[in-house]
Order: sequence, then C-alpha cells, then structure tokens
Amino acid sequence: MTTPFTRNDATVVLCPTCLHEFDWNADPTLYERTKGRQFIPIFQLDGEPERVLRDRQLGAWKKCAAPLRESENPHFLPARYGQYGRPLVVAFVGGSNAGKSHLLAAMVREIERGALDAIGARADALDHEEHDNYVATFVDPLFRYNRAIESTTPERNAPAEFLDGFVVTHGSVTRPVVFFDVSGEVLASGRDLGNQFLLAIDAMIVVADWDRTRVGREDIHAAVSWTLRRLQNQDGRRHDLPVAIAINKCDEVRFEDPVMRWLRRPQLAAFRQARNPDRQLLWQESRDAYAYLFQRDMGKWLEPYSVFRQVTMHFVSATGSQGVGAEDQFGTPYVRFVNGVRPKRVLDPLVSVLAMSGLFGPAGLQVGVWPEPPRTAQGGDL
Ligand SMILES: Nc1nc2c(ncn2[C@@H]2O[C@H](COP(=O)(O)OP(=O)(O)OP(=O)(O)O)[C@@H](O)[C@H]2O)c(=O)[nH]1
Ligand SMILES: [Mg+2]
Ligand SMILES: [Zn+2]
Repeated sequence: MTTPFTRNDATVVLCPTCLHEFDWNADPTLYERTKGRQFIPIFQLDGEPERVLRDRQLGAWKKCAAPLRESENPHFLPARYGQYGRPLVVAFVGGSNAGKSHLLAAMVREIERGALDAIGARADALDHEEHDNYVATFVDPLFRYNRAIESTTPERNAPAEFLDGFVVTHGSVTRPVVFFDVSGEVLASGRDLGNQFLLAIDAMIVVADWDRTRVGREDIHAAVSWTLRRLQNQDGRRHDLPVAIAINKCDEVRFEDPVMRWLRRPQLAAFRQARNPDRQLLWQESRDAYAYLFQRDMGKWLEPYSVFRQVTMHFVSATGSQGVGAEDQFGTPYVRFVNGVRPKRVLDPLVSVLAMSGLFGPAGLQVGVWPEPPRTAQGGDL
C-alpha cells in the first residue's frame, strides 16, 4: 500500500479535484504561480545556471492533464503532490456544525508544533505558501485570537480543492497526505461538483457531535450515509478505506463516563510504538465509543462498521471548551473561546487512519480490524 501506484513505470495520479487519472511524469513542465494567481511555465533561460533554475522550481506546480472543455480553465497541483507515489487523500465527513473545520485546524496546529515527533514521524508542508495561507486563515485566528472558525461556505457547483497537505515521513516511507473539508451541507447534497472529490478519497475521518440535536439543517445523518453509499458503489477496493470516527466536543461531557476515562489519556497513547500500535487500547476505546453513540440513538454514525474493514473510534475535543458569543471592535458577532483553545487527543483519529493505510508498517494494517464488530446492548456483551 505504501508503494507508488505504478503502471508501466508511470506514476499514475488521480487528480482529487476532477478525478482524472494521469501519468504524473509524462509532462515534466513545472509552473510558478504569480501573485495574481496566474500559472506560468518555468523554462531554463539561456545560460541560466542549474542552481538558479532549481531554486525557481521550489514551490512549483504541475498542470492536471485532464482534457479541458470549452470555457474551462486548467487547474494545478503542487509539484510535490505526485512525487512520492500515491498520495493519501483524507476527507472530513459529518453533518454541518459537527466541528470538522475546528478539528482539522486543531490537527494542523498539533502537526505544526511537532506533535508527530511522539511517534517518530515528520511532516513537512506539501506547499509552503498554501500551508501558510491555511494557517493564517484558520489556525491563527483560532489559536491566537480565540476566535471560532465560521461555518464553511457551501460551494456546490465548483470542484473542491484540498485545504492543506503535508509530506509525512516515517522511517523509509514518505507519503503526501492532503485534507478535504467541505461544508456538511455539501456532503449531504447529492451528486454535486462540490463533493465529487469523495470518489477519490483514501481515508475518512467521520466527525460526530455527541449531541445529535445540534446538527444543521440537513437530515441529521445524510452526510455520512450518502458518502458511504457512493463509496460502496465504486470498485471493490473501497471496503479497504480506513475510517476513524471522532466523537467531538467531548469537553462538554468530560465528567461523564466513559468520556472522562478516555479524554484524560494523553494524545497518541496507543501509537507510542507506531510500528506496533496498541490494538487492545484502540479496541477498548472503539468499543466504549460505539456503545456511547448507540446509547445516544446515534446508530447511523456507526454505519461505517458494516461497510469498511478497518474502523476505529475516538473521544476528542477540537477546542477543549465551548465558545461564547462575543462582538469584535467592528460590532461583528463571533464565537470566542474565553479560556483559549486547548485541543484534546485530536491527532488520534488522524494517526489511526495513517496507521491503517500502512504508513507505519504492516502491523498498522491490522488496526481497526476487530475480532467482531462491537456488540450493542441487545447483544449483551459490551
Ligand atoms: N465545545 C466544543 N465546541 C466545538 C468543538 N469543536 C467545534 N465546536 C463548535 O462547533 C461549531 C461548529 O464547528 P465547525 O468546525 O464550524 O463545524 P463544521 O462541521 O465544519 O460545520 P460546517 O462547516 O457547517 O459543515 C462551532 O461553533 C465551534 O465553536 C469542541 O471540541 N468543543
Ligand atoms: Mg466546516
Ligand atoms: Zn484535475
């Protein structure tokens, strides 16, 4: 799974934006992006030293080889996207207001501060400019100014692009990992350009609000069910898609068992030895989380268990506390985290899908494969 997806020595990359498959190396042309977001091919100038050329190629882009229809503009992917073999496309799936965007921002912040060191992994931004942009737009307002991220704008009629990405290295394995986070409304909205990236994903982080009454306007589990149905309809490989279900906003129920027991544990406790994850611990947490959702009449969120081979569940809190209504200096209302933002265990679902994808070696491929699906109260053995 960690080897490049090759066909006749070509590295075939699936463009997550338009779903076109193409040989990454067929056209070596690189592009630089101007301040005005124009893409210009980089060619060696007459007499230009190799070193200078190479420097200009830093942060370059590649054009997606999809044939364009009239009125369509070409789109581009960071040059490093296809350089290390098959990238891992991770999607955040869940109803609107579940906390997908806060969870992603909290994960990126943890990665930034080097929290993957704990498992001996390194992450470098896939494209530094795009990453800085993501941090300035989502991470900094949240962590520096305690300002909640706004609900993601539903964008149905344009293909989605990934928000941020890293090149993750563990031992001899290097793989680009990119994140898609669109609005819950778009996930639930049928077959739209805005959610077709779902057909290109390699792993899924399902985000569930423990309080199901808070979900937005759409049918409460439509985002999850619809995504699963579409993936199931694809090729047989799909049942291998690793899924981590994150029960978010656990800060609000932190004194309740079993939440208390798990939320107090340090981040990545089960992955201290990334090559040999603690499957027992992961199983116990998944079992408790399964029971927790089932008791709350949230069985629909457990559907991935019947569809996919590898599923883990995690109690997390993206923000560590509940935000309160405030007003900024311009009188604009916003949600503020008065005690600062302190994520709890947000990297566990991410590292779990990375492990299940084989990034940390073969033992990870058994993560989330349980002796039997967790039983519910009717089965009597939880
Ligand atoms: N208490 C608590 N609130 C949270 C947490 N994470 C997110 N929230 C709140 O939940 C609300 C929704 O969070 P978002 O991240 O915007 O949710 P989303 O799933 O991205 O929603 P859409 O973009 O509309 O699909 C925000 O008001 C956050 O303040 C958490 O860990 N704890
Ligand atoms: Mg969002
Ligand atoms: Zn494309």
